Amino acid sequence: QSRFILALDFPVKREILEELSPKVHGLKVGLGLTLDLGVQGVKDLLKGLDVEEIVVDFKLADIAPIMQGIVSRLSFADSFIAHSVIGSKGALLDLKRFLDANGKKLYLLGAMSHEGWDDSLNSYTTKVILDVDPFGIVAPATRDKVISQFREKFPSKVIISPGVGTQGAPFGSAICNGATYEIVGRSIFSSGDPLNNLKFISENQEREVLNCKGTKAGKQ
Ligand code: BMP
Repeated sequence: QSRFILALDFPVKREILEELSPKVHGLKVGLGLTLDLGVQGVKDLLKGLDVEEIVVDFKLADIAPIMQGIVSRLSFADSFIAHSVIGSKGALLDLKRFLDANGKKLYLLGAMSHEGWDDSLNSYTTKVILDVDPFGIVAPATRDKVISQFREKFPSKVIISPGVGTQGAPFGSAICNGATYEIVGRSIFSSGDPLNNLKFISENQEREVLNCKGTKAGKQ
């Protein structure tokens, strides 16, 4: 069972995606890909692929009715990512209710992977996550401690983690710190043969996770 979610931020050939998708847990659809292909183009690209979850990642951050309008137009998605910093009332609580009613899942950003994210925001995002009770959390592979903190605070939530590979974190490290899945994009697509790249990084991830077995996160 794969512990990767493949980030699709730019167009990929359907044949390549047919090969990759059975080997990952899910696909994460970026706004860039959607702007390139249009919603119908994305639907056509993903139709019938052998994958457990399609996550739409537009990092929603608006008032509830606007976000509800956006997710309603994207019925092919199983789940959506939204920013936590926008807060609960009038925004995320309503979005969560709306998604629940439509059988869709919500992930909230706990913290981001880039250098400029200010970790002093995390106590606020944690409070919002407690209020809204989303299905899952996005937490950065690039800062071990931050994932561990979210895992400790939310033992049963799915944590998806960007930052492995191109952004510098070793494959498997986020899982070792408590993530459920690692998100990977450019390390698959930016060089050589995507299928081979996925094979190589999956082996690296497995090795790292075996190494960290015995730690709390590794036992998950
Ligand atoms: P890559 O493996 O190419 O660095 O891609 C990471 C993916 O995770 C991108 O789709 C990006 O939008 C997303 N992401 C991130 O890099 N950092 C975050 O904090 C949150 C994200 O969703």
